Amino acid sequence: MNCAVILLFFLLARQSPACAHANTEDELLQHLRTFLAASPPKTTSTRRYGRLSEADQDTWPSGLLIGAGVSACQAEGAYNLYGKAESILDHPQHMPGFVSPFSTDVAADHYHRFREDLAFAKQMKFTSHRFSISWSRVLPTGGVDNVNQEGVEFYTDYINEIINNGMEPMVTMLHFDQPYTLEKATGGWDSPAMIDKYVDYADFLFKTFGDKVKYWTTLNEPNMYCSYFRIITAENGQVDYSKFYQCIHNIILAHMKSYKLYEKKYRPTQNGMVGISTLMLPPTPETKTQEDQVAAEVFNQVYVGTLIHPIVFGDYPPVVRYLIDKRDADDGLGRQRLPAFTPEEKLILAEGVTDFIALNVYGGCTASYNRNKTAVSAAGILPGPSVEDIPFANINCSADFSKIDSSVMHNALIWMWNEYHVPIIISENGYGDSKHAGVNDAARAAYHSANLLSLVRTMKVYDVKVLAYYAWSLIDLFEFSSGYEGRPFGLVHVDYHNGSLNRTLKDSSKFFIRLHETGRVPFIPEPEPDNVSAGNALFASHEVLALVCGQLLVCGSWFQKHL
Ligand SMILES: *[C@@H]1O[C@H](CO)[C@@H](O)[C@H](O)[C@H]1NC(C)=O
Ligand SMILES: *[C@@H]1O[C@H](CO)[C@@H](O)[C@H](O)[C@H]1NC(C)=O
Ligand SMILES: *[C@@H]1O[C@H](CO)[C@@H](O)[C@H](O)[C@H]1NC(C)=O
Ligand SMILES: *[C@@H]1O[C@H](CO)[C@@H](O)[C@H](O)[C@H]1NC(C)=O
Ligand SMILES: CC(=O)N[C@H]1CO[C@H](CO)[C@@H](O)[C@@H]1O
Repeated sequence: MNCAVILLFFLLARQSPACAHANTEDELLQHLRTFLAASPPKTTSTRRYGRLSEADQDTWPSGLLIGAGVSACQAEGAYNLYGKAESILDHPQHMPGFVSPFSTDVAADHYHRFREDLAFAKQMKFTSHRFSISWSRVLPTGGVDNVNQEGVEFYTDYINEIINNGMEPMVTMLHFDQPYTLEKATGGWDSPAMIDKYVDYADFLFKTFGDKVKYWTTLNEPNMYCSYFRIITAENGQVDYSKFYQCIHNIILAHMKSYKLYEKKYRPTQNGMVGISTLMLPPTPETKTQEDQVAAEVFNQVYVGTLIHPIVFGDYPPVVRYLIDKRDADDGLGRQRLPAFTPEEKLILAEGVTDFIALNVYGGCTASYNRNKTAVSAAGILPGPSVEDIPFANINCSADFSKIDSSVMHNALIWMWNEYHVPIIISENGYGDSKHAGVNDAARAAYHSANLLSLVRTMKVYDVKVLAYYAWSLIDLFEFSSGYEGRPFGLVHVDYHNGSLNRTLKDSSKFFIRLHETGRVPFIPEPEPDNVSAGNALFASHEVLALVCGQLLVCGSWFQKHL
């Protein structure tokens, strides 16, 4: 089966009058334009050069960190060893009767092999390493009253090993895997009870590891987490998507409080930076018409702005407030799905509560404006439920992780920089090998070459401030949408097939070594398509997801509805 490319096409999601009157349509467009214009004005990047000189266009900017990433729940394994408790991802896999086809109990066994893995990072001449701390390994029940000293020692060794290999540690404080007992006790991110628990955890991490860690990302991809990930971890058959904005809201407040805590209590002595990560799916307007540009801009505001706008400007984007409230009113919901910040919260947020924005960027989308509003919804897993709030926009995202398109990186950087003017970290960017080329991954080298050339040129020509670039991923990992062998992203091959989990550096590592040796981004052409072995794509994303949570009631009903 070859379903590597899933095209997600979003049309009208709910029943509205079949024939909306043309005037109403124009009125909507008018309103959208007005509310978009009510946002703080975008900065326009100053083009420093008409054209970069041949010599300058691919030289590596001084100070730009480079590395690769892993996350605890996708790499570590040792899920119940050395004092670690179950996370919300571990728990469903051990429910009675559930046979997990892709158990993460062992994963890549990174827990036992991290020294070997970090040695590969050093071999590729990386200057930084991104990883996540497992909350349930250091604080098994979530609270600071129950510290697992063995977990603290593990991450102390881990961070020392990064530094001893000449790299700068970049920590993601929560990458989808909060402790299960905490989730049960609080109701998870749908509930405000999580906020102070998270801030205590953040305080604990800053205090324990902050003398050596200078880059902190509070949460990974809340916009993805609050939609799609709760399918995997829901155990009672219920995912309440009307709580999507509540989930984002609580996360924003937890981030804000952690940021302010760091600023007051730790920054004077530790002098690090605190940011948050977002997934971005840069949309290209399908045509040059104003309507399609509105559709693309509104999608960015709903998908990225809902999370980032408040922590830069102090509140949700005006167009998001307008759209969500309007739909709630149209539906007669009687409550606001998009919560309101208090005046005190707005004041704190408006001071700007992030030092950088960490951007996970893989592929792009196309956006067009749909005047007719009569088509059927096929809301899918990429942009999640928020696209149902923009039925007038057709958002078509490719989930092909092996497509090389350098305009995606350029578009993402330009939009983020012009919109927020906050330093950017590319926290994830990677090539998912659905063709199973294994270690002979010429196409992966071409992918990173195209993206890094685009990044370096965009930084220079448009004066965009980027602090670091992390390839996803250092080693082949458990991937949420494709298991272990569906389309691995690693720069280091892990032999899941033989079960030995033996590591082998892939060919693409030479690209990173050459980059270091020459101080320039090597240009690697995309290999001829017919030269790449057309291995059998094992699974399409949604099929794997269906397997991962196959026996949980929720998945059955969700997949029937959405895929
Ligand atoms: C809208 O519907 C009309 C009539 O059904 C059709 O002619 C037109 O092509 C549609 N426009 C779009 C943008 O789909
Ligand atoms: C989505 O975009 C792809 C190209 O990336 C195109 O082939 C496909 O027809 C589009 N789907 C829709 C429904 O417009
Ligand atoms: C894995 O590596 C070990 C140590 O190098 C070696 O002894 C073993 O044969 C390897 N196993 C496989 C299946 O390659
Ligand atoms: C095609 O594959 C052969 C052998 O695998 C290799 O030597 C050659 O460099 C490849 N060509 C391209 C353009 O990647
Ligand atoms: C790296 C390695 O040893 N791979 C082997 C895994 O097993 C298959 C056959 O089962 C061999 O062909 C590979 O060489």
